[in-house]
Amino acid sequence: MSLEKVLTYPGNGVHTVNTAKDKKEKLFEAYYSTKDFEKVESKWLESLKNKDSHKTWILGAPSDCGAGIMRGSNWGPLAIREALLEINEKRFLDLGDIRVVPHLLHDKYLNDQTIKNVQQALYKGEDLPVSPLSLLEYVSDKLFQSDAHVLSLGGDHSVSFPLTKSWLKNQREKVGILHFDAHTDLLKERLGIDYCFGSWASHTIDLMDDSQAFVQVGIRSTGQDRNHWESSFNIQQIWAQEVKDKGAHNIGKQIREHFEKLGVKNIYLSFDIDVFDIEYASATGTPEAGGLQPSEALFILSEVTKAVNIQSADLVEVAPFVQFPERYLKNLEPKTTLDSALSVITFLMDHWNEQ
Ligand SMILES: [Mn+2]
Repeated sequence: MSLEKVLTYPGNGVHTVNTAKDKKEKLFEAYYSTKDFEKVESKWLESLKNKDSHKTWILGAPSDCGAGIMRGSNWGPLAIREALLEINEKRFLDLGDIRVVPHLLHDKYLNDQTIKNVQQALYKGEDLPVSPLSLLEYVSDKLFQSDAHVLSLGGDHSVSFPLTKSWLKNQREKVGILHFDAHTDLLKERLGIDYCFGSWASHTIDLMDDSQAFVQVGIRSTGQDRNHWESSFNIQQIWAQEVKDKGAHNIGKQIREHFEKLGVKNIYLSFDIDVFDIEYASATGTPEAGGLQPSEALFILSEVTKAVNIQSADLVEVAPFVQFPERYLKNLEPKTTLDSALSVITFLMDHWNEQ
């Protein structure tokens, strides 16, 4: 299988003709020293050939078809890359974006004729997946066979199901998943649709040998209490208020010891930007008050990684152009959200660089 058929060069996953052209061109200049689309494509293809000489990869998953409250996270990968350029963070190879048809979610929801039509549009008719979540699993099955660290940039949180499904499939030892979020994402389905931003976690837990190795942090916006979720799914939850009460260092230590007790040395990190308080993450689909500060998330991650390795990760739900009404926002700029995202990415790059 060749990756380049189902991927496209960085920034091109959101199909546009003129919209955000300047942003895309800025990225191409920085990555490939050219704005010419054909040259960009050939340089990107060239870079993929040497991907095994890099130990950290970034993958763009600019799909927000799985979202349901406020869309716009399809622009997350481009905005995050732009922000990474600004701080000169280059400790990765950018593999590009999955090819996103924005009207599709998963191939199982499509009829044969639609699949054929899109295969014609994307691959000259070749028999390959066409919907973002199906494509992402297909790509991930290849990427996670490597020891490289993969940081996937969403997109809405539905992308984490194919990512974690594929990651779990490729692990040989007992592993865990650490999930930062304001929300539990533990629905089985939403309005009759099983794969979406609010349900990925419940499907991923179904695939784990030991659901106790699934730990959620930062929960605060849910209709049920912690006991309901922990007993229904046999998982561990730490609510945002508990981080405030006990302190981030202590929570990090508690999570690390929990993984150690289970014999888990490698984890996957799924990071929803809305785990942060609305003051630090307003440009997202469902911002929530009462959340973590970036420093608190970093304290937790620092403690956890004293004995546990984050093998791969995703960062989702950054929606740079989303603006909630001013009374919720206190005039906060999207820049704050990107700064919060950068703090997590910089932590991961440091973590992976030390290994
Ligand atoms: Mn969330």
